[in-house]
Amino acid sequence: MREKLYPGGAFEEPKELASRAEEILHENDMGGWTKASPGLYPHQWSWDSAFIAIGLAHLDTHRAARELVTLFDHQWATGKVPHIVFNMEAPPDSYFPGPEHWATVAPDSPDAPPTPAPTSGLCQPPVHAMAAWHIWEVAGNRGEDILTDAHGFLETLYPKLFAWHRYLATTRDPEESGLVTIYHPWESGTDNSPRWNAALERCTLGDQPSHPRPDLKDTDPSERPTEEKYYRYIWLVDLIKSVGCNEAAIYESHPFLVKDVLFSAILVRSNEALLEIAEVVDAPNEERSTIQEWIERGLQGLEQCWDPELRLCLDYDLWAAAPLPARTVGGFAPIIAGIRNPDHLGSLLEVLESTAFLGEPGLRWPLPPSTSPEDPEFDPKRYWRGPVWPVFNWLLWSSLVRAGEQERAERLRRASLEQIASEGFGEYFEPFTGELLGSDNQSWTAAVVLDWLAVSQTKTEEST
Ligand code: 9WN
Repeated sequence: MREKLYPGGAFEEPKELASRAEEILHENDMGGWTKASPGLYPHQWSWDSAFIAIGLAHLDTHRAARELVTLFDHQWATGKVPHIVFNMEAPPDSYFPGPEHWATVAPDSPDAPPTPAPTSGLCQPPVHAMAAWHIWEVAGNRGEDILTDAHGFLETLYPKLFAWHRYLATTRDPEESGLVTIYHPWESGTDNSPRWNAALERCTLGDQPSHPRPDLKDTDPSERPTEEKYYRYIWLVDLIKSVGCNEAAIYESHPFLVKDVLFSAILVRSNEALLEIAEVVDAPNEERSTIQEWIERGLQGLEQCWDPELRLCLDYDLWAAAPLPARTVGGFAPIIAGIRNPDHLGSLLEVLESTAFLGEPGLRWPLPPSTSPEDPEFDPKRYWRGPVWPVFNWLLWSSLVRAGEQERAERLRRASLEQIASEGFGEYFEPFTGELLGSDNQSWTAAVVLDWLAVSQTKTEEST
């Protein structure tokens, strides 16, 4: 039985919550980077590291900065930040597909990463500029030396962040739609979401040798993707490998080319952060105008994906030239981007509070299931098909704060802390029973808890 930090009743943040979060980040710290979880994910994941840096900033801004610098040491010549940087010391059978499976780009290719390629060839949502800006803001409250250190960090990281966003705005959006094309559901970060069902089902699969499933060693198969889905995921990886990760070739023939609205929204929000960073490091005006253009284009692109029936934003399948209908948290992308259309914002907030999400009466806590219980694909235990994800709740919470929706945001923050205090630092949770699912002691869950608790700290200081 897992020890409960919070036994129930009226919620008061237990003191142990902060120290346990800190301990988890410490336990998963590999010296300069943090593994995503103790067992299931023994490597460095791109967007996990960005969230981890947000949490670490409250403990040590220098270490938080290092988390991002280490990741960007593996940035590809194209500007791409790989979705996994492999830990070459992890046992070879601990994760699949691992470094041997990915080794594909010839080291002398112009696209190759700077070191022998211990990375995957995919990428993940660009939370990094948001994290870098957050480190700067936290450092600002901590005195001159720390601020100087953080300034140096921003100067080092800015050109790399700019190259990363340029890659996403150009190579991943040759149509100049403002929307990022993903090549694989793993690039979305919401990997197993029904958002990708129709696009995956449209792909005709070739022969595929059987593959290992180390993810099922310690996790109940009902919480992980089905074998049928995994088969498709590996098949897409192999297609990308077969063209040596060449982007032009992928764009020409790869069967999974999808405009991802959540990824694109995160890019808009990170571009806002990049613009702030550009100011601090005194970047050329031309670059600042480019970033501003990316923001405008992103917001317009998202506006085009509005579905008036579902009253959500939908992903778009480029091959089928059709939207991908699904009722998932991805549909709230415009809130994350900082939508300017008040009608759509109003509709999104109504849908969020409706029985399709927070208003579902059976929920253990009023937190959004990753897929709506009213969607035919809803599955309360399988990852991204129903469970509640603290990391998504953090994204939504911080976006609601930016949108001036303080009360809604605060409800989300408190319910999230209550959930984690009661059940533990899970990767995700069953929405009705609250049961912890996937990995325990997940790094980014600990990180977002630290950021949420820093808000409580500020509130206490303000009221005294
Ligand atoms: C594949 C590490 C990652 C997260 C993703 C989450 C899950 C990997 C997997 O774990 O994906 O990248 O093997 O299932 O979906 O968002 O970054 O925490």
